[in-house]
Amino acid sequence: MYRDYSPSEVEAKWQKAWADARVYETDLKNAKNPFYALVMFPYPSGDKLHVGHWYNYAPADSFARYQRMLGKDVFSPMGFDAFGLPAENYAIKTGVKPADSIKKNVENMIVQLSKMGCMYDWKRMVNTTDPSYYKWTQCLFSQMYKHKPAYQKEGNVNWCPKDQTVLANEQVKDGLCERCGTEVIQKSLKQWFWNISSYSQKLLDGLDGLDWPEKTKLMQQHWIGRSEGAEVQFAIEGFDDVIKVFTTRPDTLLGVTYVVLAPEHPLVEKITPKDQLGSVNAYRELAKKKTAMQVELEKTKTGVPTGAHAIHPVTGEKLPIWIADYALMNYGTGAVMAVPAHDERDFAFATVYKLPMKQVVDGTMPEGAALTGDGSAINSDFLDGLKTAEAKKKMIAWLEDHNKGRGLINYRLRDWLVSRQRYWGAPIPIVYDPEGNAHEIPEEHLPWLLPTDVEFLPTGKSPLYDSKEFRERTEKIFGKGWVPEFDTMDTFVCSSFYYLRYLMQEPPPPVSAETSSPVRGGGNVERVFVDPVLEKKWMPVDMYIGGPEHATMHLIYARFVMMALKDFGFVSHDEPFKRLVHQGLITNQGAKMSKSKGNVVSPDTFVEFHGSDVFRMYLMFMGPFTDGGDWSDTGIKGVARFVQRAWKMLTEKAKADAVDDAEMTTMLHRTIKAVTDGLENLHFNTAIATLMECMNTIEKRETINLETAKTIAKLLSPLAPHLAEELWSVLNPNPNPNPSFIIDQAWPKFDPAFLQSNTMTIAVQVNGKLRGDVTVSSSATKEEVIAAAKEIENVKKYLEGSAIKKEIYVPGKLVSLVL
Ligand code: ANZ
Repeated sequence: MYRDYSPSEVEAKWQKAWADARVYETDLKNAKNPFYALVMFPYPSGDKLHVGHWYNYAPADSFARYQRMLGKDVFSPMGFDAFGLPAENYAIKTGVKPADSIKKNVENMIVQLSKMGCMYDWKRMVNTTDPSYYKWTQCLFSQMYKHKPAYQKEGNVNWCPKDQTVLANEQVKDGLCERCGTEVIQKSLKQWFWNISSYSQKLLDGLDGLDWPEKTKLMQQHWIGRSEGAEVQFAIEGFDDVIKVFTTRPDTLLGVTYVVLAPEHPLVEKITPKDQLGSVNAYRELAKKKTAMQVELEKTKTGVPTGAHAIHPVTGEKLPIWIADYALMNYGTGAVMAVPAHDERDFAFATVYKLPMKQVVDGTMPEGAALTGDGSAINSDFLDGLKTAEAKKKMIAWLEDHNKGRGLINYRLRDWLVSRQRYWGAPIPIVYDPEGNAHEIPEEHLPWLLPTDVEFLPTGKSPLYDSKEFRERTEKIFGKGWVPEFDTMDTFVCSSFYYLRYLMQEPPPPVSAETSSPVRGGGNVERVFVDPVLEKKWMPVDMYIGGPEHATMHLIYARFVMMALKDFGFVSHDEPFKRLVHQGLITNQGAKMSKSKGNVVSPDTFVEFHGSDVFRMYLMFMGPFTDGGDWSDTGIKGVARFVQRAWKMLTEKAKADAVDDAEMTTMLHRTIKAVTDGLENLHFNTAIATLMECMNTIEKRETINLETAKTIAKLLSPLAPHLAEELWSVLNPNPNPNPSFIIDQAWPKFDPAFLQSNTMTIAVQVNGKLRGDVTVSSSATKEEVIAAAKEIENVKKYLEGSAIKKEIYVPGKLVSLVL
């Protein structure tokens, strides 16, 4: 019955059969045991799927398949995060419209993804550039606007003066425009923000309940950056205004020798005397051009005195007020009380400008540096002698009593700038009346379509500005003199809620049986963001797998959006992703794969040659999933041989009347356990290694029992789904009229009785000297053990020609033969 296993034929056959039978479509409404298996959806670039995608999606699919065989109703959707810069830049370069290039890329990717043979429920696919999807991106904006988190304010953007365009952070390389190399400046434009910072504490608290990598949680903690401290008010000599500063060290208040304002601090203009305005303004101009990163990297701190003075809240002393770019406008209050003796940045600054220092924490001042860290207060009036923690409390109480400050918690998390002066994104659903007031576009006009009569060449304005149709549409609906918002939304908005929209895509007409290619759903006329019953049932996502590069932005934005939607009454859960796993990195001979190095492994050729099962298993075999592994062209051949061997042996040797011996049975149960553990913990490599060992055991036998072969096929099925399906069909030659697929078989269970070590190793002595050892079954009798001991070559040598006087057996330990 043996025939060669031809991956390309077999894989195409089953992919079509699965699609025809809609095996992977999930009945979301009636599912009893929901399990939501999600992967980070791809950006459809012209580069097609690369190894990184495969390493995310294939093992994630193996895990999902395993869950299904455990009896869960697994929902595993796939979609495309298709708005964004690359398509727009491509349009600028080639003139091909983003809508066209993206459509082609999505089609290509669907073909590639289909060839992977994953259990995607294609009828629920989403594409963020489809109006039926971005209607909801816009609804999300409207909800944020209605409930306040969305607001407008002046914000700094990266601006390329030559290209006349706003640049994303990723487009700024070492302070230069990625496209033309011009020095990038900061430009203040009116921008839309979402008030994520008001969720800071909630975002922090929520981390506790998540089964996420510790490192990712730490990165989010750091990103949110909670600081406990105080707000202190400094009066300004000659003005009624006060400068508020945020400090984490209120205990050092008596050590303040000057005050620093951020260059763009709104008080600067007001308090600077005329004779200082020249130098102050020159410095402010200079500072405008620098990014926060550049300031951070600068070795010497710079600044200029304003000539104005602050009044120390405790001593009444006059303190000079400086401006310096090391004070950041967007942190705390944009002002710093400088304590050069105990803060490194203040120390560096005071050293350059020869400003006084005053030690207020005990200890020996280090040479050329500040004395940071805790201690006891000195030179500090009513704080003297108190330990830092106590001194902080006492100072806060004093400030509160005297109305000069208060205890305060500060967060580093900034509000989310969601507007982009870009074409290829979801238009912001806002229009302005002739007086310039913003109004939200009523839902009946959503989706608010992205116009198509747009030039892509950068002009210094948002590309939508030049669309005639866009302006006419707005006036037609809202009246003369009304104009639309010309900015589009950050693509991170699109991906902040896609996991909810998967639950809502309408079932399309059946998948085409001829091509077996998935087709997308028709018109989408639903009225709700997400069906509350489905949301309650399916959220949070049970397993989310994707790259660690998303540890902050996407994974924080999605958490914020879920929390906000809960507060607005649309969803019942706070957190979108219960469990999160990051896959590791696949390298090529130790080096990171990159286009410029020319060492990128393209999956397509390998998949064509070896099949998707082999490619997937090789990736999983390389190393622990979360660590990644190193690619080798020869390594994949080993896995290809394994697939051929498994096919040959299981089809040739499986016999219904064959009886497995003890070793085979033990191996089978050991394999079930190892594969189960491996899949449960995403240690796919150990699961595959054990299956290989199991093949070695089978190889030594003439026959194995048919049921054993079927069990092994089931164990293979999450890891090599096509091979396993083919085995299943061959091992069940007379399927009933409704052939059932292997994924609908129950996951095998092992019997722990077979796993207890059922052999023992016994030392063998002759005349008191150790001559060898023997491994026997744990149930072996004394006679059997002694007989086996006498068969050891080295023991035989000593026994020859002599009669045995005495045979001693210490059970489980020792055989002693006395001649
Ligand atoms: C006085 C002081 C004395 C400070 C001392 C530290 C040590 P974290 O911990 O990151 O929250 N700071 C406050 N606002 C700032 C701004 N807008 N730009 C730059 N620096 C700012 O940092 C809080 C500390 O950073 C604050 O505590 C303040 O310096 C400075 F021995 O105040 B500290």
